[in-house]
Amino acid sequence: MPGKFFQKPNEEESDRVPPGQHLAKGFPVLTYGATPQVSTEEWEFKVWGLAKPAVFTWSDLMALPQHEFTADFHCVTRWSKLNVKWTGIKVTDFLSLIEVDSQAEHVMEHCYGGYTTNISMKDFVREENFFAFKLFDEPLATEHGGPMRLVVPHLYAWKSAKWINGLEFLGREELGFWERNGYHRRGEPWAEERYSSAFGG
Ligand SMILES: Nc1nc2c(c(=O)[nH]1)N[C@H]1C(S)=C(S)[C@@H](COP(=O)(O)O)O[C@H]1N2
Ligand SMILES: [Mo]
Repeated sequence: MPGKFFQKPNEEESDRVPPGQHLAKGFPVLTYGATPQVSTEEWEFKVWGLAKPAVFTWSDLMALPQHEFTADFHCVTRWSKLNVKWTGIKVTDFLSLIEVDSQAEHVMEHCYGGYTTNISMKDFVREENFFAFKLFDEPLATEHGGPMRLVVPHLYAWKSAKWINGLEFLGREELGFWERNGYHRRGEPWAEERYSSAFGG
């Protein structure tokens, strides 16, 4: 019998589990601090820094093309969940609404509740990244980041900001919440970029 909290991957899926990761049962919730409660009516999304400042509402986002995405999800605390089904809006479609300076090399993701995480422009503008508002065909539950979160499938999940409410475009790298507290700047799971070497990782 498999353990209570972890599942054994089948053969086809085992090569999708990065080194040092185990498959979680269910979909764990991982939040630092309090869970913000934000309705779609009050939800706002801001863009600033090396971009023309702009504010978007829920309906502005909903007017963009919506897609279904199936992606694997890897938390640095060593659980992974394969085949997570989301509905959302591609980052690249959202970017067509805004004017980003050519000098912008990095992005700080900002959230209701104050969480931040940094990502390079190169990692951010990938075609497979999206803003999610449904999880397995249901409105995204508050504890999983509802009403809207970012999902960046190719990096550890701490880059997938829940309750996202803004993007700050930057000319040079600044560190977000976990990155200032010892997590890796980039966080690529296949390279096990878990912790920053300055913290002994
Ligand atoms: N705003 C915010 N986003 C966040 C976090 C958080 O604490 N606050 N935790 C991160 C971490 S460490 C992980 S593993 C995933 C967990 O997402 P889940 O709770 O939907 O599983 O969200 C990420 N996004
Ligand atoms: Mo995490």
